[in-house]
Formats: sequence, structure tokens, C-alpha cells
Amino acid sequence: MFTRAIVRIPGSNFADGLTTVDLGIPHFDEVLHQHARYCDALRECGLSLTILDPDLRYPDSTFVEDAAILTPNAAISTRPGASSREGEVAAIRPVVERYYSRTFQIDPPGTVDGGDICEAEDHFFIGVSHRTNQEGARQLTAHLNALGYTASTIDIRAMTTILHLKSGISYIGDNTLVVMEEMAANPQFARFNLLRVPPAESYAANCVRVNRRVLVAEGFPQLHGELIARGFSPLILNMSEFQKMDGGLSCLSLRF
Ligand code: CIR
Repeated sequence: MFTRAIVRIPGSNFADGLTTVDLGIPHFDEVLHQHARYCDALRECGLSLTILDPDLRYPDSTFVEDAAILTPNAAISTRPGASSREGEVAAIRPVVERYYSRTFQIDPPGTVDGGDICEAEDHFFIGVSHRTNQEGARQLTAHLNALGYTASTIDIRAMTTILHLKSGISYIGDNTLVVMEEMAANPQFARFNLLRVPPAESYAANCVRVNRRVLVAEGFPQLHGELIARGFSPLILNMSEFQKMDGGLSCLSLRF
């Protein structure tokens, strides 16, 4: 069960952030509206929110998930792979430290983006990507092992359609892994019940279990139907403006 989440309101320069997709420029009013609705959804799931002010130094800083990894007993400050995002870690660390006394960090030359880290019960999948490097994965594995977790890596560098590991997979509890079709054959996933996301809906593979609900992006009826068929309770959110900046549902909050 999660009780809290940290979010950051998008800044007026949100559209200056990094993106690899060509879906147009986000409309700022709609960005704020979708973010407010996302916050309401987390509250509906029972979470108390710590809402941070916009940070105009970092246009991508609303994607708070990339700057820290939170486990029940410890927090790990990351070291984002994009240089424009490096400073986000120092900006969020004091907030995380309000809630965590045990902390670790990723040191140079390691890089890790939180979006590459997928926790499935006591195991962490670490995506090695164009943001998270092998050295970052090595350091993170050592920290996770010290905390009693296991970890393994999944190399996504050859996959051109996803930015982070969690753009393509999500663990939603009940031994169920939501996975985009392209990744479903990975033998590391053999022990899970797989909920395969068809290629036309692959953006929705980034969903988030928050207590009794599963947050999932709007506009992906096949996945919504499959979640319901398997007994999950989807909470559907319009993510169009965040998708334009390569962002998914998980990256907008740190849940703990
Ligand atoms: C970036 O490219 O870093 C941001 N525009 C999007 C980050 C999305 N984060 C995530 O999926 N965890």
C-alpha cells in the first residue's frame, strides 16, 4: 500500500523539455489541467500529496520519477542520463529526505533514470537505455542487494520506440506484468502473468498500480477491457499533453 506521493506542477516552459516524438507542441493550459486531474486521481487512490512548485530551471522536472527511486526502507537519488536533467536530483533530494533517513546515490560515471526501474515485488528490473548506463545499473544493483532486493538488467538500447524500460512494461501487482508485444518474449518475464499490449496501444503499457486502482492512459480500449477482465480496476486519465514530451503516467509521481 502507498500512502504518499510527490509531484511537481509543470512549469510554463514545459514544452522546452526533451522529446523524441512528433506529436506537436503541448498546450500549457491543458498540461496543467491534465496534471491537476492526475493529482486528483492519486488522492482518489488514498494518497496524500506533496506538491512541489514548478521549477523553471528544468523544463522536464514535472517527471519527478526520474530523479529518485523509492523503496519501503530507503531512497536512492539517481543521476539522470540527460545533462539538462542532472540538476533535478539536487532539487528533489531534500524533499525525499523529509520522508527517508536511509539514502543512497548513483555516482559518476553511472547514470540512472527512474523511468528505467521497474519494481516487481522483491525484484527490480533495470533498463539499460540511452539514459541508464551499465555502470549506473551496477551501482543500483549493489544498493538494492544491500536492501535485500534482487535485480537484473534488460537492455532496451536497440528498441527505438521507447525511451525508458517502463515505457514498455509495468508491474501491476497480483503477479501481473503489463508488457508491450515487442518485449513479451523476454525469458525474464516467464514467471509472471503477462498482459500483452497490442502495438497500436503500446503507449498505454506505462500504467501504475496505486493501491486498489490501476492508472492507465485514456484512448486504449483493448487494454482497459483486458484489465477489467482480469479483475483490475482501471482509473483512466488523459495523458495527451505529456505523451507529446515522451512522458507517461508513472513518471509524474514518486509513490511511497
Ligand atoms: C525526458 O525526455 O526526459 C522527458 N521529456 C520525459 C521523461 C519521462 N519519464 C519517464 O518516462 N519516467
